Amino acid sequence: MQYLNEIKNKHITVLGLGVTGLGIVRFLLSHGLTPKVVDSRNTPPGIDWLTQHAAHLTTHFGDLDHAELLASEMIIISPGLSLTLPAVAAAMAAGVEVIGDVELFARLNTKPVVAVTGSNGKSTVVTLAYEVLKTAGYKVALGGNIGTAVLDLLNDDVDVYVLELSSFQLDTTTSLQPMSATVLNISEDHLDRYSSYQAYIDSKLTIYNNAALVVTNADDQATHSTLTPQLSFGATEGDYSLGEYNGQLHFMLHGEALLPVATMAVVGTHNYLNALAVMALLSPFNITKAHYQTALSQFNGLAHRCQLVAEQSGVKYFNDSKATNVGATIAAIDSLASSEKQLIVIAGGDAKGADLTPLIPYLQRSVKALICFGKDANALMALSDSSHLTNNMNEAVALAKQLSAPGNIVLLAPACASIDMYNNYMQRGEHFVQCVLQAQP
Ligand code: UMA
Ligand code: ADP
Repeated sequence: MQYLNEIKNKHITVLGLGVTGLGIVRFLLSHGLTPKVVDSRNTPPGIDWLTQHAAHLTTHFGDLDHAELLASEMIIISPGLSLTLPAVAAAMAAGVEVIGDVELFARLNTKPVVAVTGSNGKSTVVTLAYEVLKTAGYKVALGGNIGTAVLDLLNDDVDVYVLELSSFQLDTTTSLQPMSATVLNISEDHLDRYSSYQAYIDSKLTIYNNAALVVTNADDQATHSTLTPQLSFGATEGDYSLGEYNGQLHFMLHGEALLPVATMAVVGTHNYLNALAVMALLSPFNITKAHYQTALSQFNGLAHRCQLVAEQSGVKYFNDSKATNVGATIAAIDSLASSEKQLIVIAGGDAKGADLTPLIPYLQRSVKALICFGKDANALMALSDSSHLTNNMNEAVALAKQLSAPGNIVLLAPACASIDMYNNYMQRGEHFVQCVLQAQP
């Protein structure tokens, strides 16, 4: 932790007091550093913790223009805040160093890191990678965008860190040297924070900088890189791919069957691709087929990701509240679709400026009814001839029940963020389940 001595006497500002900010403050305090804490909200989420445990720290809560950021020598900024905010941009222009918590982590960490980004599947991939490494006997720490601030993970007793990294976190990280790194896939997301789709892609691709192994998605050109050494995964192309062996679909490496995909407890092509990505990412580690067999068969998927939550009168209800962008909703429709139009999709919320039209062919092919609500409901309504406008989740679920027949599937896959009506996607998913269970026919 030599680097901490170098910054010990600097005027450090922790900007943002949510999960990340609290992780930074806790870490700095535990090493004898006393930062100033700033948040643009009058009552940031971490305020109670701060009052109880670190009331001596200087704080500023409210308008950032009055936070005197220019007086700082280093700002450690949270991912929810854009570097283009005028007060932040002014500090950067004046020469103040602005980094994220992942950058500070990278400057201090000496252990291998497996780093994962992408528009969809990050949390699934990092959790599966964590489970596989644990099964193989490694001491693993899992964190980042999945929910635990990276500085809360730093510990001498860890063999390997598995980190989910959002583009926002990558934007403030330059020193990370992952053992392996991947951009799983790219589809439009967060266009309310980036000047263009290309700027979002470029942000994701920075995860490959300084990686000892670059893992790309053979099926997704936008994830490709010229950096080496490299491995790829894909449905048919790639070093790791899917293929028939003995009449069964298998995970393959260079055409050689590794394990049947049926080993995996969760289903859907997107999940098989997630497993291939894990295999490529973990290739530098000492992991056997038996370890994969155990971990893949025991991994039941994460809550709010295409989760079967109820079956009523022959209708199955799936909660995919984590489908917060178009790409994830397409993956959900694809994995649940059958030859007949048996799907009723509930979608809506804040589309974050994304182009929704890629959904059209999937809706046409597989969806019996599209039920919309929320901020961008009208944009969604325009995508299908079978769309219905409602005011909220209660109405949407009630209508889905009316429209459904035995054998149908009702799928909450919003293609949008939940922020217009809920605190987060978990709350939205729980509300969906509550509405499904309450309104028993
Ligand atoms: N905010 C303010 N003023 C501030 C600071 C934050 O208004 O001064 C707002 C932000 O604009 C944002 C919200 O508060 O709307 C949360 O921002 P934050 O940076 O405080 O967030 P944290 O609580 O630190 O959580 C962050 C990640 N959140 C974001 O990047 C928005 C969490 O990912 C992550 O789990 C956590 O750090 C630990 O690494 C969440 C997320 O939604 C799950 N991520 C986005 C996604 O997955 O699409 C990127
Ligand atoms: P992230 O952390 O990137 O948001 P999650 O694993 O939480 O990823 O999954 C988010 C959504 O994306 C869920 O709706 C899930 O069903 C879907 N999904 C998971 N893996 C993939 C994939 N490889 N391609 C497309 N969608 C996926």
